[in-house]
Amino acid sequence: MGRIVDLRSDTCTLPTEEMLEATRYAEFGNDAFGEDPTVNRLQELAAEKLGMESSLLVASGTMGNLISMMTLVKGGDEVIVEEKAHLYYNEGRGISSLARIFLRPIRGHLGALDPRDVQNAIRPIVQRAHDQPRTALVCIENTHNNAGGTVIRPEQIKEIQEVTHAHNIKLYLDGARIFNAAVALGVDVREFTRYVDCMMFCLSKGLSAPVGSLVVGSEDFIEKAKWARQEVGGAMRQAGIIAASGIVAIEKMVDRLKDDHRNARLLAERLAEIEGISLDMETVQTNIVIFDVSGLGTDSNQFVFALNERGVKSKTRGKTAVRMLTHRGVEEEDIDYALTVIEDVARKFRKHRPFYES
Ligand code: TLP
Repeated sequence: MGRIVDLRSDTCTLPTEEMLEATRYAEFGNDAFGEDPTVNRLQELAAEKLGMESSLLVASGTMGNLISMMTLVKGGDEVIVEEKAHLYYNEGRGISSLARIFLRPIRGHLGALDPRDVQNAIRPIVQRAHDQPRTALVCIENTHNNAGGTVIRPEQIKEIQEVTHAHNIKLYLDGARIFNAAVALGVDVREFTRYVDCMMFCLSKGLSAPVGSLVVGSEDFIEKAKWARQEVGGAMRQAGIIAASGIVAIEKMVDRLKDDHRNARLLAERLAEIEGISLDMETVQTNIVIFDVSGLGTDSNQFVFALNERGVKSKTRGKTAVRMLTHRGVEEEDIDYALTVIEDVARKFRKHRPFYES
């Protein structure tokens, strides 16, 4: 088999040797009874790193977001969310059917909600009629996946918090890649989390752990979230087997995210030079690169298929955009190789572009 460069997702990272070693020697117990020492250690570590009281290990980011919605929002109530947020765009089906929540999408800029739009979207209490849902929560995502891995800066979060606070509404963060945001700005992750009430982050993305996400917030919120986790069948037993890698992920894998960011920039800069590809460099802030291929006279499906045939794996984003992600296991020379393939495939598409388009 020829060379493969897998740029589909940072969820493709494999566990490090140190993670496997830590797993081998970890202590285990029944986590559903709160008795797995490794899980308990991970949960304490995560809460401390993010500057919150408590945290809870769950199987995935999707489960973390779902459990949080079930805990924070009463069925039928409304949640304000950016229109391309993973929580809406990719998880909306599960959240609406299982948590029976009404998601209200609002267009942001580079993934960030405008506080004035949030203010306008919150339904006024005085005029609330019984035919309207109640605004219960505002959700933000950082980094913002579908906007291209963009960073929502701490001061932007603060402005949104001022609005939610004034309306006595909680602010929730889908921080699947919050450590990427912190590394990109060179600040402590608490600079972001201090403005939100509760959140979720993933161990299984750039941090390279094989499984797991953490829901983080106040002790009261986490106690309630345990009920929701139980309801969706998410209580685990000797979960130290995954928590051991999670501890290594938090302690050792954060700094290396800068390598992913550097490689993404390298990839984006050269992609932007290819005739027929359009890419907004303003969106390239972390490890995600999204670009449009319609100028090549093709669609994203055909383009991704052609690259895949040559061992370069990527994903479509809608009809004309393609997404590539850098992560551990994709080195600078892999990016170089991928670019050679992409340039060649782009040339072929340009050559076969129908005459009426040229
Ligand atoms: N993102 C994944 C999946 O879409 C496959 C990816 O490759 O980008 N929030 C955000 C912002 C996410 O990007 C993701 C996953 C999730 C939540 C859900 O996490 P998981 O995959 O652990 O359920």
